[in-house]
Amino acid sequence: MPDFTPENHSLVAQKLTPEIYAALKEIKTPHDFTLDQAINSALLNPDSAIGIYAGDEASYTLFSPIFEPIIEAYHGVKADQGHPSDLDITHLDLTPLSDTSPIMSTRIRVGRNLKGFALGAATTKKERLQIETVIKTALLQLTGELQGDYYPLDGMSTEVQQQLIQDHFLFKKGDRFLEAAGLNRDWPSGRGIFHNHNKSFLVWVNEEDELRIISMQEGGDIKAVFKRLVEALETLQEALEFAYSNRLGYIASCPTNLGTSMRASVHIELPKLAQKRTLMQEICEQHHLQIRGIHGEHSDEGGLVFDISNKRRLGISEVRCVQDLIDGVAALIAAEAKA
Ligand code: ADP
Ligand code: CIR
Repeated sequence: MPDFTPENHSLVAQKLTPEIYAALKEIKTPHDFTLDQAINSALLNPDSAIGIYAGDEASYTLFSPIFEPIIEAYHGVKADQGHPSDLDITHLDLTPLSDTSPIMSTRIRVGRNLKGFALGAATTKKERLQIETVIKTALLQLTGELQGDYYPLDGMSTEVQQQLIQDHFLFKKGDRFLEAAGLNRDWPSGRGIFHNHNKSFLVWVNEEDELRIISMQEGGDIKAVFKRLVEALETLQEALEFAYSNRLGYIASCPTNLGTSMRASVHIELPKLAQKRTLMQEICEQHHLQIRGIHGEHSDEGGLVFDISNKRRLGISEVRCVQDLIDGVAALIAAEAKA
């Protein structure tokens, strides 16, 4: 049984018992992934919130005694209750959000992985390159507003990379959480970014998930951002087969991204609530929202602008994920006006 330090409050440290560890420690998944690899991130990073990654779709079933309590704790639903989908934008209720002026930008992403391949934590260099080719081929078929080019990270200059990261378009090399999970292996081979000409539609290739499909633009037009994403998904689903299970929804490297795998976020300026963080946190919890810094996960939240996004993704539809954001952001804007 791994020795978690007392300050380790990750869901892994909370939910892993010696009995579960003993029952699972010898198991190898079809891609030779083990429990020790899955929980290495929690072990090496005591400040992990979750601390576990899957190496393939089978990890979720073979290691279910540890994944299921974590999935339930994070998403607030039983892992076996089934997963609904609703991508009909006419089902969104935008009326709570009458004033979108504090919203600086809106981004909605979904994670996807190809059926039949390992996930990033267990893939090989060769398989990652195959995955890149399959995805790139599908992306280069896109037409109209979604049409764009693919830019591999291997060979991209540091200056171009830094500018794209600074402008919120490109991912950084995985942090210590992803490093411990094996997701940085062979960096930057097989990784890259596709985007259309105005960077309102982007796809990250072989970051934490094989695809992160992203729609984003300045301002608070959440419906337009959602609409573009839905159009892209409909087209891409014709060319690519994504790993999906009726119970867990879209299969992702991190259990927080199961289900819709959707993170709908706004960058929003809340100068008064920035001084009232307890109130801000309470409103976010009521509406199932998460606060991040504006330079991505685990970045500093110290300023007056925050990244606010839906937290739950499993057991609720895509429309519900976006509605959580709309309702919660409306509540934050109302609280900011009163503060
Ligand atoms: P992910 O959304 O894939 O979980 P991160 O939290 O690391 O990953 O965010 C990735 C990038 O997307 C970061 O550069 C972040 O600043 C940017 N981003 C997220 N939400 C928005 C938004 N609403 N507007 C502009 N950029 C955003
Ligand atoms: C952690 O456990 O803290 C990291 N592996 C990230 C987990 C997913 N992110 C999140 O819920 N904010």
